[in-house]
Amino acid sequence: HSAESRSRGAFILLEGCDRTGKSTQAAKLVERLQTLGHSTKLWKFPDRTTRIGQMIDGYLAKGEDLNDHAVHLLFSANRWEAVEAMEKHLSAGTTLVVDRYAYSGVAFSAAKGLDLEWCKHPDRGLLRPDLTLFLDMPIEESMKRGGFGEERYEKLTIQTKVRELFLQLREPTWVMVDATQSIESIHKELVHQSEKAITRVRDQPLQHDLWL
Ligand code: FDM
Ligand code: MG
Repeated sequence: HSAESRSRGAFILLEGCDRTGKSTQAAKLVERLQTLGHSTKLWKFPDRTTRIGQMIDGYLAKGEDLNDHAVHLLFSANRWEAVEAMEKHLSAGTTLVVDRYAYSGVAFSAAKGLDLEWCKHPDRGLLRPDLTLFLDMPIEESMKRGGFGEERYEKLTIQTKVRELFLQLREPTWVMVDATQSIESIHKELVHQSEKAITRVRDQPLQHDLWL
């Protein structure tokens, strides 16, 4: 086997509060990495297209009520149901740019008052991101970006708590990105960090040890 045939893609995660530019940056990053010759795919949590994802969408967008603990487990299940497909892409050499993950899962549920350690538990042993890019800005700034929409959680008080929880969950390897910069300068920084991660992990095994 050549080193080439063994090389895998990188699991690159974008996290942050609402209106920090995650989705815009994720799309631009995928496009750029592809242009640079890296097989790359955009991924998104929650994935509202699955049966579990439709239940989540009912809760977020249609005002359907669910027990806080139960919906937390649905978000986690929505990640577990994607694991095999994500592994398949990564092992085949495709880099995944993922918009939100288990850190959002814990931050949003704990912001509602659920116990932080309880919240982390269902995601233990999930695939660990190779690179977490945290887009950060003051909530007051992100609110100026056209305000929040109609979905559950799109409120100042919740977002403020969520940001505090994200900062509690922060790991030494996270890259903190100032999301108040221009779209282009943020993009450049994300491309630079992503290319380093792609090179760094290509001969490393996938990590299945989130929060273990
Ligand atoms: N969210 C997202 C959670 O509460 N738990 C999770 O595990 C994930 C992945 O769902 F308010 C919240 C975060 C956000 C909402 O996310 C929908 P998008 O990125 O706006 O679709
Ligand atoms: Mg949203």
